[in-house]
Amino acid sequence: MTWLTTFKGKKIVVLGAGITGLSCLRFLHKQGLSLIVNDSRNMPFESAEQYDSYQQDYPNCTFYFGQWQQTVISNADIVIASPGIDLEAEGITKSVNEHCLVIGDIELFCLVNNSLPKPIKLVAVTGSNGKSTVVSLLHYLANKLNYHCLLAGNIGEPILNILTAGDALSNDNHLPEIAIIELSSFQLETLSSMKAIAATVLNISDDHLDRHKTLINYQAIKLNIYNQANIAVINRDDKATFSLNTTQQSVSFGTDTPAEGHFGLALVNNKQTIMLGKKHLVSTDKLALAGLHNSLNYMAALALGQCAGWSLAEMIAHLGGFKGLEHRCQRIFTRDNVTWVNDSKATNVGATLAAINGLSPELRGNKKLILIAGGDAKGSDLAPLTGVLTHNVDQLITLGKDGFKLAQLVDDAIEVNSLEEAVLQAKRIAKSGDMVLLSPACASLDMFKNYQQRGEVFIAALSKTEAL
Ligand code: UMA
Ligand code: ADP
Repeated sequence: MTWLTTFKGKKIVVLGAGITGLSCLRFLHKQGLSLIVNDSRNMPFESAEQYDSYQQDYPNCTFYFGQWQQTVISNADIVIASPGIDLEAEGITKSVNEHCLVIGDIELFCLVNNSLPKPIKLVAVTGSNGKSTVVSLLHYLANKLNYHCLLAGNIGEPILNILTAGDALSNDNHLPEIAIIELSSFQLETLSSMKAIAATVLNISDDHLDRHKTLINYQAIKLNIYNQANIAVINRDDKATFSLNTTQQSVSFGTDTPAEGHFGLALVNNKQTIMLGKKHLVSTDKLALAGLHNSLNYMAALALGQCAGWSLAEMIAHLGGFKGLEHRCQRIFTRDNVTWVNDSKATNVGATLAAINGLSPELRGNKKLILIAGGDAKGSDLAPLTGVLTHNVDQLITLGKDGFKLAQLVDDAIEVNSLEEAVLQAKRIAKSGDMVLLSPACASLDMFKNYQQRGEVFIAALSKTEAL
C-alpha cells in the first residue's frame, strides 16, 4: 500500500500557514488531494494579495484563520502540524479523534520516500547545538564529492519541497541521491517512519523546556532520530546522546583518543589532530572553525559522511575549505586591538558555554572578556553559566526579558535596555587586547525578529559606534 492510498479521500488538516504548512499545501495539492489549512493567527500571510493568490491557485484548499477550528480538527482523519505549534498546550492533542493520524511534514516526507522504488538516502542530524554547522559542512562536502545532495529541515528549507520540485515524483532521475536533514526536537516529536542511513544526536543540553517540560522528555524526543537508522553516530563526551538500542550499529566521536573505527583527538607533534582509531586524519590548526566544540562538529560530519559511504580521504581534502556560518562565533573585526565576536545564534546555555570555553584560551595575561547576553531563556535554568561568568567573563552586560536572571548570577553586571546600549557600554569598557562577545544564551524573539536580525543589529551598532 503506498502512502497515497492512506491519504486519498481522507479529511486532511494542515495546522500552521508558515513555510512548513505551505510546503504541505503545495505537495498535497500536486498529488490531487483536498485539504484544510488552519492557522490560529489572524493573518499568517504577508499581505492580502498573497492570500488571494493562494486561494486562486489552490481551489481544493479551505483556509481558516484567527483561531483553531475545534470541529474541523476533531473531524480530521489526518492532522499535519507545523513544528512551531505546541500540540499539547494548544489543546490539539485533546481535540483530535482517537483514529486521527497526527504527523509533521518530515513524517509525511518519510512515508512518501519509503514507498519510492529508489528512496532518497537520508542523513539526519539533531542536537541542542551545532546542527546547522554540521549539516552545512556535510552539504558542502557532498557537493565537493559530486553527490546530488540536498539540504533540508530545520535549517530553513521545508523537506517536502524536494518532492514538489518539477516532476520529481514522476521522474526518479530528478530526485537527489542524498538528503541531509536537520531536525529540531519539535520535528522529532511527530516523526516515527524515518529510515536514515546514518543519524546523530550531537549533544544534549537544556533547550526548549518551555515546551518539553523536562530534560529527560527533551532527550527522549531527540533520541527518536535513531529509530530505524542503519548507524547511530554518538558523542562519547555526552552519554545523553547514546542510542538506547544497545544492539544498534554505532560509530562514536569524542575529544579523547579513539578506539579502532571511532573518531577522536590526539596530540601529534604537539598539534591537536583528528584521528580515526590510530590513523591521523588532519590537525585542527588546518581547519577554519576554532574551539573544541567545532572539532566535535568536524568529527561528527566525517563520521556521518563515512557511514554514507563517502571517501574519507576526499572529505579530509576538502574539510579546510568550509568557512562556517554567519552569527556563530564569527569575528566581526578587530579595531583599536579590541576583537568583536558575533555569536547571536547562541540561543541556549550550552552554546554560550561552548563559545566562552572556546574563546577564553585566546585571552592571555590580563586581557578581558566582555560578554553581552540575555533575551528569552525559554524556561531554561541559566545557573550552569555561573562558573564561566565568574571565572572567564570580566564584565557581563545583560539585556532582554530574562537579562535580569543572568545579572543575578554575578556581582557587577550592567543591565541595559537595548543592544545598541550594550555595544556602547562594551566600547566604553574595552581596552586594547580585550574581546567583546555577543553570545546571548537566550532566544532573540523578545526583542528581535530572529537571531539573524539580532546579529545584524549588533554589527550595525558597532559600525555606528566606530563613527562616533
Ligand atoms: N502558528 C499558529 N499557532 C501557533 C504557532 C504557530 O497558528 O500557536 C502558525 C503561525 O501563525 C505561522 C505558522 O504556524 O503561520 C508557523 O509555523 P512554524 O512556527 O512551525 O514555522 P515555519 O514557518 O513552518 O518554520 C518551521 C520551523 N519553525 C519552528 O520550528 C518554530 C523552522 O525552524 C524551520 O526552518 C522550518 O519549519 C522548515 O523546516 C526555525 C526555528 O526557530 C528556524 N526552529 C527552532 C530552533 O532552531 O530552535 C526549533
Ligand atoms: P544549531 O543549528 O543546533 O542551533 P549552530 O551550528 O547554528 O547549531 O550553532 C548554534 C550555536 O551553538 C552557535 O552559538 C555555535 O557557536 C554553538 N555551537 C556550535 N556547535 C556546537 C557544539 N558542538 N557544542 C556546543 N555549541 C556549539
